[in-house]
Amino acid sequence: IVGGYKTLRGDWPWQASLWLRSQSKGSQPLCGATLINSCWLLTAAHCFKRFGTDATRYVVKLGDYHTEEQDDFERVLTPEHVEVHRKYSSESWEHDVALIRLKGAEGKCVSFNPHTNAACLPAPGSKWGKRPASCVITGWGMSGKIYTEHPGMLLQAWVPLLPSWQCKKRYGERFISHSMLCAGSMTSDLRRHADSCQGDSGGPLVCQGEAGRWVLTGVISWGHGCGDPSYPGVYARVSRYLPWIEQVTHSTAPLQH
Ligand code: 4AZ
Repeated sequence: IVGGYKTLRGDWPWQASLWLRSQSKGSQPLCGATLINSCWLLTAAHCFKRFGTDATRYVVKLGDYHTEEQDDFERVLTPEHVEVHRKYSSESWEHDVALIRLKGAEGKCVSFNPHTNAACLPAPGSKWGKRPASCVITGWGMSGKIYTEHPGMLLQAWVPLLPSWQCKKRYGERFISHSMLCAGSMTSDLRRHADSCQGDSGGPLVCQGEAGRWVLTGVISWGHGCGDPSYPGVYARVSRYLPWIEQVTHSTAPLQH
């Protein structure tokens, strides 16, 4: 997260991280992810591009705050299954979504506590309307302008959603599909330009809906650089994937809560 702020422990209890399991060097951080119910996380498809979709190669951390320190509520779990969207394209970044199933009986993989909880999914057919909604991105990714700083603790940043046309004007019409959304202020204030960055991918963009609920609206996906006001961050539009999420997770209960 570039141009962001420190979070407090437990602020964003659905934030998870995906790591490559490694015996010799300790695990290696790969991506962010979001807990959407007791057994499933939503992340980006491109997180599995390098090391494949064999679930046993990865670990998922929940309730974490400081990546280098042992936190009281931190839990390390082994995924049982990785499902990458079958139409994901590494060339166009289209359908950059994947689901991770945790081990355990359906609905009983992890117990929730103040540091581990699921994010709400958008209600089917919900729209944010014409007004730009302000949303929050969180992650342990790069924080510096030249992408070298690792903050250690979870960072957050407010980012406004942008109309598609504004984003298409920057990246070109054909690069921004209906399944993507863009976020980030387009001011020329370079000092604190909030954006997601390398290492944040797969993590959440949440927007506060009615009744103050945080709704998982985007999955951090791609962008040209980080924190450049000319190039907003691009996110997978979660509302487009509700049928897919429902199908893969075999959830019969309503997914939003
Ligand atoms: C990345 O490399 C990445 N500024 C993620 C998000 C953005 C750029 C790059 C958006 O994972």
